[in-house]
Amino acid sequence: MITLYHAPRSRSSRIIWLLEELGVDYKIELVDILRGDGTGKPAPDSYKAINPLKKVPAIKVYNEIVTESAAICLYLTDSHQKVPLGPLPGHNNRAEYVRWLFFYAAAVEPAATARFQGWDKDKPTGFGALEDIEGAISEPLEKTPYMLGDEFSAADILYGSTIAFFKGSLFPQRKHYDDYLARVTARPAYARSQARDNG
Ligand SMILES: N[C@@H](CCC(=O)N[C@@H](CS)C(=O)NCC(=O)O)C(=O)O
Repeated sequence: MITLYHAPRSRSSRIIWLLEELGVDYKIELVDILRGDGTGKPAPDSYKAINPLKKVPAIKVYNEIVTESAAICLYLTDSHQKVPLGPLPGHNNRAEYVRWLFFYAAAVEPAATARFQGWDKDKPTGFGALEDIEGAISEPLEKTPYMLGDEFSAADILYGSTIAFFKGSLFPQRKHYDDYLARVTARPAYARSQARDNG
């Protein structure tokens, strides 16, 4: 049984979507979080045993804990291949899959945070400019239905939720983003995840 540490309408909502896609048994443990708009309250210190940063999502599988959305996607898709949502080593698109997951954690998140906070006035080091990052994400979606081409994968859960959140603010409005979001959110697992989002 997988435990998902979750706060409604947060980055952990997409892990519910992934778990629903994979069709695995899981339970949700709700965690308080302090939200960007000042609402909510911090998780209790006891939650630091799960995530020392007190953030969601996190998962516990037996005695193993995984934090960070991209790492959770990789861990779950590598270990649940009955529904293949992430190519394994030696399979087509493995490199692209791993690259997009790490790109999210290493470039998208820090660049978006830097822009939100106004820290990226000088040339950003380490992760690159938000415009270049957005351009790199937009490119495959202009040509193919999903991030890895014709196959839906967990990368689409990560990027679909990110595009939905940033479109019209940090990311520009693009017709192919609208088409992509319509495609991925039409999936039954997405609807099920919405229904479970409050726990
Ligand atoms: N890099 C993390 C970010 C996680 C994160 O920032 N989660 C927010 C919710 S959307 C959170 O838990 N915030 C509470 C806090 O920062 O105290 C990931 O991708 O999983």
